[in-house]
Amino acid sequence: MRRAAALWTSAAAAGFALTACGTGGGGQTAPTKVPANAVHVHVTASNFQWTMDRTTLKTGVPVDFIVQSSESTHGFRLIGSNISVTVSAGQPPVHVVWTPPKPGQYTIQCDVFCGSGHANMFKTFTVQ
Ligand SMILES: [Cu+2]
Repeated sequence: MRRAAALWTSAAAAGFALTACGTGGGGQTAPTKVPANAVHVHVTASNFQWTMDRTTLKTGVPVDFIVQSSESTHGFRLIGSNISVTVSAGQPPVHVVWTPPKPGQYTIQCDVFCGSGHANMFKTFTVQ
């Protein structure tokens, strides 16, 4: 939560939005700036892989990545963007809103060293 908030300023300046999940309890509700037409994609980090419930996205259609970790701490980095968010097991999911700028193959890579499988911890998805 603290890290997501710290990233907010640079994230907003870069044209994408990070919001903390408002349903995690604790009495704090962050504003959710997820566009109404966003496609929701659940992303889960574990040792040592990414799981996405959708791997084909559309150019120009906002994506709400709902990122969480089921095991230890990992970094959700979307190569080619400024997105880099750390997620830890036991913490609420973090929403990362991103609009695919053009068709192609995109890669999510872990940017927090997490152990022996860290170097291979990436996931590719397609934007049509
Ligand atoms: Cu890692």
